[in-house]
Amino acid sequence: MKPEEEPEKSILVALFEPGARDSEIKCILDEMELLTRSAGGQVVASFPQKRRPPDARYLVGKGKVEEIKNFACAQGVNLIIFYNRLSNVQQRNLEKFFDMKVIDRTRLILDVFATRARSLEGKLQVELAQLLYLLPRLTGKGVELSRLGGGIGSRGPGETKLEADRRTINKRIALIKQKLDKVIRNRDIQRQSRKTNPIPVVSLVGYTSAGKSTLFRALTGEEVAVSPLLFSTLDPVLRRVELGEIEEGYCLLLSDTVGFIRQMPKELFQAFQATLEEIVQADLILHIIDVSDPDYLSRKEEVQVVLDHLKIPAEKIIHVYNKIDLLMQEKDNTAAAATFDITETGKIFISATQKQGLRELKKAIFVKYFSDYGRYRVQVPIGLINPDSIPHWAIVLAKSFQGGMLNIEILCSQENMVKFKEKYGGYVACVK
Ligand SMILES: Nc1nc2c(ncn2[C@@H]2O[C@H](COP(=O)(O)OP(=O)(O)OP(=O)(O)O)[C@@H](O)[C@H]2O)c(=O)[nH]1
Ligand SMILES: [Mg+2]
Repeated sequence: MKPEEEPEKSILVALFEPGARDSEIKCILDEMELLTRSAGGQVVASFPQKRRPPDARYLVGKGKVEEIKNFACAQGVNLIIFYNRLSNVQQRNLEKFFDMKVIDRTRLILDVFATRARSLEGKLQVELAQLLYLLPRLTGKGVELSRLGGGIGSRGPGETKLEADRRTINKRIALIKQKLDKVIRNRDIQRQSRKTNPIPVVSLVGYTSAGKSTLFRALTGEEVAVSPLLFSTLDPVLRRVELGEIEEGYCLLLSDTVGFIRQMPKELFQAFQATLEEIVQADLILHIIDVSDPDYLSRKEEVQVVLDHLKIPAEKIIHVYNKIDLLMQEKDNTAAAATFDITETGKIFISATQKQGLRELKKAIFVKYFSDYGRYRVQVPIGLINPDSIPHWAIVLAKSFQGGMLNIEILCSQENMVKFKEKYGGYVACVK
């Protein structure tokens, strides 16, 4: 949405099981409101309902939809957003009943993604997710989209216009998949060359708004986008971080990427393979958790579900508890505060905005990844070894040629040193 546009006046509707807790309902509605704002909308009222079973025609009861319609007409609302997934029939019935645009949470999330995509790859992935979502929902030729007009729920990524014709969609899906396959293949090649690189790739992973990009800024100095709105990061970025304050010469490559949300739409998982692959291939994962959020435990669990789904082994993950500055401010009234002892050993507590705890975090990464690394000085006759091949298996700190000898100081894993010694044993001196 362009800044000069008025936020779209919206109503939230959500159906819950009769046993749903009020605190859970509040968390969900708060998050829906933030999602709506992130898409450029404004929530004027929420209408939660506890009911079982869901109404086949309208999801919520007939009385509820009438109440909502009266309210919407009186308040000049032009968009109804449902938390729950709507069936095709419900979607059509609701649009007919309200005579206004009706979208569900998935469509709202896809819309936020559409406004955030910048890179070609990001745009392709978002468009693919939107098309995968639309396809099963098309009954006639472009019927649903023709009702939508502009605004939330019908924005394509960037300049791309969403097409609503089934045949066009199928052709476009095939074309995008082809293009993305190419991206994935190219990435694989890049990754292969990184794989033969002793510098680890560390990926920031977490619930949206946990503070991943803020931490990325604090560690790399790179001015990536940071915002209280959701999904501010879409395209992955990779930058080098020095670990010199822990041990001279060590470093890593830090990657910031898209955040997750509870019940992540399956279309996003299908479409974001290229981005998710970056996480799968990382050497270490920093799972960033916002401890100021009263719901942090279930959010942590949601992210863990994704990590399990991606088959990330537990030993690759470091849990990083962020925003402790807020915890201290609200010590007496935050539910989360009671469950935290930030002096607890084995847990990493940080404040990305205050740059607190960053040294401990670097130390934890160092211990986890570099514990079997050593510092070596090697002197080999020139010609015996190709100096350009060394950075594939060791971090080269210094290199010089003297009296027919190549002198290098390197950091390398025990495993690689064993291999090296097998070949050039007589020429190695361990420094540390
Ligand atoms: N008080 C406080 N706020 C923080 C801290 N870290 C991040 N924030 C705020 O949290 C909000 C979200 O931060 P981001 O860094 O954009 O979060 P993210 O995890 O990258 O979010 P997405 O890219 O949307 O998934 C911003 O308003 C930040 O200023 C922190 O340590 N303390
Ligand atoms: Mg971010």
